[in-house]
Amino acid sequence: MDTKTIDQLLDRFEKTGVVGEGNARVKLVANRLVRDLMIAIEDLDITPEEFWSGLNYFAEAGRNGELGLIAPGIGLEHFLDLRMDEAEARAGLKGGTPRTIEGPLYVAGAPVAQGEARLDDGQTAGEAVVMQGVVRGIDGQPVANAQVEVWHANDKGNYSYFDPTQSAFNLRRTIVTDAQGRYKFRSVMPVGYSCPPGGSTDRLLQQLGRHGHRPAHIHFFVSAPGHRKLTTQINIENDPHLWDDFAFGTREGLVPKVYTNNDRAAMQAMNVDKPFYEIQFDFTLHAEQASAPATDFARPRAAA
Ligand code: MBD
Ligand code: FE
Repeated sequence: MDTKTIDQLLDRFEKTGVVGEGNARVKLVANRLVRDLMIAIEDLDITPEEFWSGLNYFAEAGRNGELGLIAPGIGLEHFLDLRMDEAEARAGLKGGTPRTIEGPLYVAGAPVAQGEARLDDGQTAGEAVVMQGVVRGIDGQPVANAQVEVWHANDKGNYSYFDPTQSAFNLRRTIVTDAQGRYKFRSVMPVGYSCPPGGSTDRLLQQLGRHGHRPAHIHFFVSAPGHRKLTTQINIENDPHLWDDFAFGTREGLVPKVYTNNDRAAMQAMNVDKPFYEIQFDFTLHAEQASAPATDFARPRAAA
């Protein structure tokens, strides 16, 4: 079918069964996506069997809650980051801590701590890590009372809430920065996440000849009044998947040095009998900016 015939067909669809105005934006987006899909079916000669198999694929991915995992896996979530970077550049925003994907595993409602927190429940296996730093504005001034929301996987790459074997809000906190803009937490070293074996995302990636692994990482939302919300992650250096992330989340500037602290007194103070890791990382937030799209956009998220 040629494009002109497709457009005539779409025109008829738009004008049939009309009972009201509808939503102009939804009409624009939906009609465009349907047109693009029809053109893809035509160009690639997608068979009826392939079409229904694809439809069923998404239905199943929805049922098992994997659509939020497919989005980063096919690069769409990183693409949205790059578009936000471009919009900020157009608005004249320069510098600041790089953003990177949120992913599908944030849970709202984590316990709030002032200045410092321990993220692990004390029953969680893994090597101890202490991470700390300062939240600053783009002017270099520390930001007191900023919210540092942090979440990460355990030593098996699993996240509490989604992994029911972990205690509530294990490895998740909201830390409020002190008067000098500082945050600090103790936790256990995360291990990289892997897509559920045999799940919708994993099966798609297999067909694409790709793996479903992420390097070890720690997620952050950093926010404060008068500043643009930052969604980012840091990666743990030397992970074999550091620059081979199925979700395309690793970025320059987000891979801090990981130090090993084997000082006896420091280990004793931490109540650990092995050396522990230390990470220093400061966050720089852009000032509120009306001419750039909001970074604290709504997105359905789990809450507990
Ligand atoms: C994760 O932990 C994650 O951060 C992303 C982006 C996708 C899947 C799992
Ligand atoms: Fe993650």
